[in-house]
Amino acid sequence: MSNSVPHSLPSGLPRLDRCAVMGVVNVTPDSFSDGGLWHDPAKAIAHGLALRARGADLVDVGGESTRPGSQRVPEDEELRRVVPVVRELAAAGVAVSVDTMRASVAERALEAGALLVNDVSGGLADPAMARMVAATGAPFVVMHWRGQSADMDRLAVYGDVVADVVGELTARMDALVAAGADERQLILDPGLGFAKTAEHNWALLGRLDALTALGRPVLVAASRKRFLGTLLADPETGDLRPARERDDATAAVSALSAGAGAWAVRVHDVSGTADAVRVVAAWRRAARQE
Ligand code: PMM
Repeated sequence: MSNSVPHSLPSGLPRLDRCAVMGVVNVTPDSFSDGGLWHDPAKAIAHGLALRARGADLVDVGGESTRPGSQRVPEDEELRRVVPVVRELAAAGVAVSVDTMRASVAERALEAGALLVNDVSGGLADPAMARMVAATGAPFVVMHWRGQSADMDRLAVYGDVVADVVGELTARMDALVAAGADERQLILDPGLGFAKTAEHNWALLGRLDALTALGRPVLVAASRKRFLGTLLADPETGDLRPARERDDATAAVSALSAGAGAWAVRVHDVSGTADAVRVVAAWRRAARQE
């Protein structure tokens, strides 16, 4: 188990002595693993509260599916989906992050009480995002991203995926700082499944140290993703393990990510991961006392 590289957590986020658990609330009709379940705002709010009760330290609210091939949602529709859910959860004392590629949605969500902006495009999709990050000083997740979901499969071409992702994330951090952001606002994410094959995802997980070495907190979001379905495919038929039967594997990835120094893991099923990150923390404490 590696020692985590020290990093300063952006201000305003919950401070924990273990890897944080970020629960997912997709207020969408079409996300790959839970699409449609929480599309109604009242259901999404209830789900966010339930995730917190099960052990989520943060709840990530998104109104736009990013699954491969999906189309963009209009801005007004995204605002309509996201803002009321963020407002209610924040008012109930939940630490909320907003999953959006739009500066306008991020800004409105921050006004409604969100603590963190989670942009799967790392600020690339909306030229106004970097200015918004600089102006608000909000914590900002910079995910590795190469293009919109509609054409990300053809962008999954790398020389050395770990070196390329580290290089491209470093370039994003530099661009955000050049736009006025403080590096201490930034959190990094390898962007599993975004313009990446299963082999690319495993290579990045196996070398998480290359990301933590950049000195910023690292978020890992493997939950229910296709590469886990491929790993656990039916040996007879070759059928992928269905998305909602990937939670045990997700908890295993959470434990290993926490052990490798991840700041947080983003998951749909919070219970297994909440236990897993506590096991890792106890294990580490014991290892330090030897
Ligand atoms: N993946 C999805 C959505 N948001 N945010 C971050 N930071 N990292 C990710 O890998 C990520 C994300 C897609 O998964 P979902 O449809 O289950 O939310």
